[in-house]
Amino acid sequence: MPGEAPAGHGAAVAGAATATAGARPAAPERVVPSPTAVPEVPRETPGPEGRGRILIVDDHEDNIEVLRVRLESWGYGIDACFNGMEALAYVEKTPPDLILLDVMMPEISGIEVARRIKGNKALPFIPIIMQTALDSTEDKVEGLEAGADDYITKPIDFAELKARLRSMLRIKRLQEALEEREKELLEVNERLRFMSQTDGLTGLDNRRHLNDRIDEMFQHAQRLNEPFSLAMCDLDKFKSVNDTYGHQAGDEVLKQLARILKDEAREIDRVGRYGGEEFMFLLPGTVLDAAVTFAERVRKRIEANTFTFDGGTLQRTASFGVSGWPHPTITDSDALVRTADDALYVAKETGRNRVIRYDGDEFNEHQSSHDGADAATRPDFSAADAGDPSQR
Ligand code: GH3
Ligand code: MG
Ligand code: MG
Repeated sequence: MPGEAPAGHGAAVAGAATATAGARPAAPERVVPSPTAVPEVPRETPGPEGRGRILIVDDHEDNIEVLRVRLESWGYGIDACFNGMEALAYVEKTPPDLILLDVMMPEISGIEVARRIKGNKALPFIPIIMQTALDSTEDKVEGLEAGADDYITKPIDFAELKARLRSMLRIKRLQEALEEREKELLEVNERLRFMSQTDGLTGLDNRRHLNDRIDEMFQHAQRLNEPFSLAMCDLDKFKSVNDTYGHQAGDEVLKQLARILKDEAREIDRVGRYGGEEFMFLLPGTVLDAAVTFAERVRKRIEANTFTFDGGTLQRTASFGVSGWPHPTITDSDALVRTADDALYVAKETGRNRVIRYDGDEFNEHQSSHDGADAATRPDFSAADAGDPSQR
């Protein structure tokens, strides 16, 4: 049986004529031509579709040999398989540029081979030209339905075969160019998406992305009835860094601060730059108490950190406002941001380098003692005008 061809033969093998005919007793009786029996054909240069590797699948060695000599003379590289199973294994290992596939083969027919190759999504597009008998319309229809791209009738007219090979290889090249373009587009898209969500200076989520995430995470928390906290962090007296050491030193401090914040956040948290020197943590599954403890830890780490820049070092502190859901007055993500911002404001007002919890004792004391008196003069820590660093 052809399927019992010796192991290693499946590699298949150019030089089909060298295969062991004795191992294939079921093959019809025929004369195996010696290499000299196939007339030499003058070499040609390949067409504009270029050279390609063509796999000939045929259970008749002499057919393979005739085709091989002709196709090689047209500039193609040739491999050959003697049966369907061998062809399937071979194509999976080394996908050719085109397959010239005999329909009538023992065990599995060419039609089945075409069906399996076209059904294998891991393979690239490989044009298949079926070789069918002149009178077998049924084979042609079935072959095309199985996924073959074209057919050629036996006995093969070489001028026609040449034209069909060229046209199929041209389609293959066009397909490859399309896939390449598609890949490039996907990459560009991915880069654009990343850029639109990322703050250029720190590499953290930008404000737009944070806003999207807050909405999403807030809704998720409500759906699952899980706590969700938000912490705002604003560097204290940061303007003086720029004023004293220059804007570049300021940038360097922001970058180093971002690394600290990222390092402190858990995998499931999000940390982003909300505006100029104002950062935000989104802490899913975290109750307000735990968020306050977390913010306190980050505050201490910033306080203990020495920021370095070209020409010096400096220390800085940061203030935090923390808010969390569930809370009776917090019914949407905007309220969560606003209340954290209110708490941050109180942290600034009450001396900086502190963590203030929304609706906590200190927060409420401060609110009642001021009782809206400073609402008109209150600075905006939501950094609305500092959202895009390129605008400054
Ligand atoms: P406070 O303790 O009240 O927060 O005081 P502050 O000086 O930190 O706050 P203020 O809002 O007065 O100043 C913020 C400064 O942050 C001013 C602005 O130039 C600076 N800043 C914002 N974004 C950047 C940036 O990307 N790079 C640098 N170097 N500075 C920035
Ligand atoms: Mg500040
Ligand atoms: Mg600020």
